[in-house]
Amino acid sequence: MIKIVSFKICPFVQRVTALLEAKQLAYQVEYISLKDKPQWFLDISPNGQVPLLITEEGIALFESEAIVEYINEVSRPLEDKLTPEQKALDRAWSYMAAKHYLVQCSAMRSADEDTLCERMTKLSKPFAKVEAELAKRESASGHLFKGEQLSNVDIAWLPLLHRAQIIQQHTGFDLFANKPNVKAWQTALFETGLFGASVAEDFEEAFTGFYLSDQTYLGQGAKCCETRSNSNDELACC
Ligand SMILES: N[C@@H](CCC(=O)N[C@@H](CS)C(=O)NCC(=O)O)C(=O)O
Repeated sequence: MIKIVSFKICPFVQRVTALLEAKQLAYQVEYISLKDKPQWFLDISPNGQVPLLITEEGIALFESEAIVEYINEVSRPLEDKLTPEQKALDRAWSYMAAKHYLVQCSAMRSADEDTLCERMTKLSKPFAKVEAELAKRESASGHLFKGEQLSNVDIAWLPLLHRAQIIQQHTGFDLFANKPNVKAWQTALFETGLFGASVAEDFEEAFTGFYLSDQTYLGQGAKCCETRSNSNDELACC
């Protein structure tokens, strides 16, 4: 069976596990500490980062983008008969998401209001772009990126949408308050069950313990949600 080397709250890992779950492929997960990386991991991970996917033949693959491509090559595609143009567009929309994983992580770790607002403003930009794209689509049925059909674009944005949902549930901070199409997309993705299926059972505890601790502004209650709402169309809370 393939193995994923993971760190519980890593969004790059979640993109990979969400794809495996969506395709119903069997896999094992081994969690490691990133503060104290085991030697066996350093020996097989050229960049010292998770995720790794270790194939059944024992080959360690690294870089989530490459791992996602590998999974798509060795398994049935989520969507049949995509044109080369459509595949290129899907990769581009997926790249926009992955490039903002660390932006979201650093925003959530902000220690004060100004830093949170500055980082959340940066994070809101790709969501404004995807909101405009989704508005053009006006799918009659289904609110996933392509309507009813789950695609690689959904999988790439899933870690961002999942984390935004947890932040909202715990703090009231709603990054998508002025983005009804992204909101509907988030709900539709949540309803696939992939948010929960792609993470460990105690993910939410680990996630909130790190991002909503008393060391973060969000963890302290994010008062900017009350004071600055309605002042900025781009960003609901800051
Ligand atoms: N470009 C990498 C980024 C992965 C990444 O940043 N992983 C983080 C955890 S979320 C990590 O392993 N950090 C440890 C380190 O950089 O030493 C990928 O797409 O796989």
